[in-house]
Amino acid sequence: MGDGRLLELMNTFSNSELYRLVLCLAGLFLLFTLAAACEKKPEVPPEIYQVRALVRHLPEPDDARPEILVRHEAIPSFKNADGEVVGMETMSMPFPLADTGLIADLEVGDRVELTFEVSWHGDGNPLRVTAIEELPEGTQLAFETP
Ligand SMILES: [Cu+2]
Repeated sequence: MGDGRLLELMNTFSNSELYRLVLCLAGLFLLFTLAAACEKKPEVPPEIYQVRALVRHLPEPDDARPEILVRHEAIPSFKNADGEVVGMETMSMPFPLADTGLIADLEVGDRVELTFEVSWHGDGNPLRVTAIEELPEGTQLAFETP
Protein backbone atom coordinates (compact mmCIF):
# COMPACT_ATOMS: atom_id res chain seq x y z
CA MET A 1 0.00 0.00 0.00
CA GLY A 2 1.52 3.30 -1.13
CA ASP A 3 1.48 6.49 0.93
CA GLY A 4 -1.17 7.86 -1.37
CA ARG A 5 -3.60 5.01 -0.66
CA LEU A 6 -3.04 5.29 3.09
CA LEU A 7 -3.69 9.02 3.03
CA GLU A 8 -6.81 8.41 0.97
CA LEU A 9 -8.00 5.79 3.49
CA MET A 10 -7.41 8.14 6.42
CA ASN A 11 -9.26 10.89 4.64
CA THR A 12 -12.36 8.72 4.38
CA PHE A 13 -12.68 9.05 8.16
CA SER A 14 -13.38 12.36 9.76
CA ASN A 15 -11.03 13.15 12.64
CA SER A 16 -13.53 12.11 15.30
CA GLU A 17 -14.28 8.82 13.50
CA LEU A 18 -10.60 8.03 13.32
CA TYR A 19 -10.21 8.88 16.98
CA ARG A 20 -13.05 6.54 17.89
CA LEU A 21 -11.62 3.75 15.75
CA VAL A 22 -8.23 4.07 17.44
CA LEU A 23 -9.86 4.07 20.87
CA CYS A 24 -11.89 1.04 19.95
CA LEU A 25 -8.83 -0.86 18.67
CA ALA A 26 -6.88 0.09 21.79
CA GLY A 27 -9.79 -1.15 23.91
CA LEU A 28 -9.93 -4.46 22.06
CA PHE A 29 -6.20 -4.91 22.37
CA LEU A 30 -6.41 -4.34 26.13
CA LEU A 31 -9.28 -6.83 26.41
CA PHE A 32 -7.38 -9.55 24.56
CA THR A 33 -4.25 -8.94 26.60
CA LEU A 34 -6.24 -9.28 29.82
CA ALA A 35 -8.00 -12.41 28.59
CA ALA A 36 -4.66 -13.98 27.64
CA ALA A 37 -3.23 -13.13 31.07
CA CYS A 38 -6.20 -14.80 32.77
CA GLU A 39 -5.91 -17.94 30.66
CA LYS A 40 -2.22 -18.27 31.39
CA LYS A 41 -2.88 -18.54 35.14
CA PRO A 42 -2.18 -22.23 35.73
CA GLU A 43 -4.39 -24.56 37.75
CA VAL A 44 -2.07 -25.01 40.73
CA PRO A 45 -1.87 -28.62 41.89
CA PRO A 46 -1.94 -29.15 45.67
CA GLU A 47 1.39 -29.28 47.50
CA ILE A 48 1.92 -32.63 49.19
CA TYR A 49 3.87 -33.04 52.42
CA GLN A 50 4.79 -35.88 54.73
CA VAL A 51 5.46 -35.31 58.39
CA ARG A 52 5.92 -37.49 61.45
CA ALA A 53 3.62 -36.76 64.35
CA LEU A 54 2.23 -37.85 67.70
CA VAL A 55 -1.55 -38.41 67.81
CA ARG A 56 -3.11 -36.26 70.54
CA HIS A 57 -6.81 -36.40 69.83
CA LEU A 58 -9.11 -38.28 67.48
CA PRO A 59 -12.48 -37.11 66.16
CA GLU A 60 -15.79 -38.51 67.37
CA PRO A 61 -17.37 -40.96 64.89
CA ASP A 62 -20.20 -38.52 64.10
CA ASP A 63 -18.03 -35.42 63.56
CA ALA A 64 -19.23 -33.55 60.48
CA ARG A 65 -15.70 -32.27 59.80
CA PRO A 66 -13.40 -34.89 61.27
CA GLU A 67 -9.96 -33.66 62.28
CA ILE A 68 -6.99 -35.36 63.87
CA LEU A 69 -5.05 -33.33 66.43
CA VAL A 70 -1.34 -34.08 66.39
CA ARG A 71 1.97 -32.68 67.50
CA HIS A 72 4.06 -32.72 64.35
CA GLU A 73 7.76 -32.43 63.66
CA ALA A 74 9.08 -29.37 61.80
CA ILE A 75 8.24 -29.12 58.08
CA PRO A 76 11.13 -27.06 56.60
CA SER A 77 9.74 -27.23 53.04
CA PHE A 78 6.29 -25.88 53.91
CA LYS A 79 5.11 -23.17 51.46
CA ASN A 80 2.66 -20.36 52.15
CA ALA A 81 -0.17 -19.29 49.84
CA ASP A 82 2.30 -17.26 47.73
CA GLY A 83 4.46 -20.33 47.13
CA GLU A 84 7.27 -19.08 49.36
CA VAL A 85 9.04 -21.67 51.49
CA VAL A 86 8.37 -20.50 55.02
CA GLY A 87 8.59 -23.80 56.88
CA MET A 88 6.52 -24.85 59.86
CA GLU A 89 7.85 -25.36 63.35
CA THR A 90 6.99 -28.26 65.59
CA MET A 91 3.51 -27.60 66.93
CA SER A 92 0.22 -29.10 67.94
CA MET A 93 -2.41 -28.55 65.29
CA PRO A 94 -5.57 -30.09 63.89
CA PHE A 95 -5.61 -31.59 60.40
CA PRO A 96 -8.88 -32.22 58.53
CA LEU A 97 -9.19 -35.82 57.37
CA ALA A 98 -10.05 -36.69 53.77
CA ASP A 99 -11.67 -39.88 55.09
CA THR A 100 -12.39 -41.15 58.62
CA GLY A 101 -11.25 -44.61 57.50
CA LEU A 102 -7.71 -43.23 57.82
CA ILE A 103 -7.91 -43.30 61.64
CA ALA A 104 -9.71 -46.64 62.00
CA ASP A 105 -6.75 -48.35 63.71
CA LEU A 106 -5.31 -45.35 65.55
CA GLU A 107 -5.17 -44.50 69.25
CA VAL A 108 -4.11 -41.37 71.08
CA GLY A 109 -0.36 -41.61 71.71
CA ASP A 110 0.40 -43.42 68.44
CA ARG A 111 3.29 -42.13 66.36
CA VAL A 112 2.41 -41.76 62.70
CA GLU A 113 3.55 -40.38 59.41
CA LEU A 114 0.90 -38.08 57.92
CA THR A 115 0.62 -37.35 54.23
CA PHE A 116 -1.30 -34.18 53.67
CA GLU A 117 -2.16 -31.87 50.80
CA VAL A 118 -2.33 -28.12 50.86
CA SER A 119 -4.50 -26.35 48.31
CA TRP A 120 -4.68 -22.60 48.85
CA HIS A 121 -7.27 -21.95 46.17
CA GLY A 122 -10.43 -23.50 47.60
CA ASP A 123 -12.73 -22.45 50.44
CA GLY A 124 -12.14 -23.37 54.06
CA ASN A 125 -9.13 -25.14 55.51
CA PRO A 126 -6.48 -25.61 52.81
CA LEU A 127 -5.06 -28.71 54.52
CA ARG A 128 -6.28 -32.28 54.13
CA VAL A 129 -4.76 -35.54 55.37
CA THR A 130 -4.85 -38.16 52.64
CA ALA A 131 -2.81 -41.00 54.22
CA ILE A 132 -1.62 -42.08 57.65
CA GLU A 133 1.03 -44.70 58.34
CA GLU A 134 1.76 -45.96 61.83
CA LEU A 135 5.45 -45.72 62.69
CA PRO A 136 7.28 -48.72 64.16
CA GLU A 137 7.04 -49.37 67.90
CA GLY A 138 9.65 -47.35 69.82
CA THR A 139 10.02 -44.58 67.20
CA GLN A 140 11.22 -41.35 68.79
CA LEU A 141 10.08 -38.09 67.25
CA ALA A 142 12.39 -35.06 67.03
CA PHE A 143 10.56 -33.17 69.77
CA GLU A 144 10.67 -36.10 72.22
CA THR A 145 13.73 -35.91 74.42
CA PRO A 146 14.95 -39.37 75.41
CU1 LIG B 1 1.69 -27.04 62.02
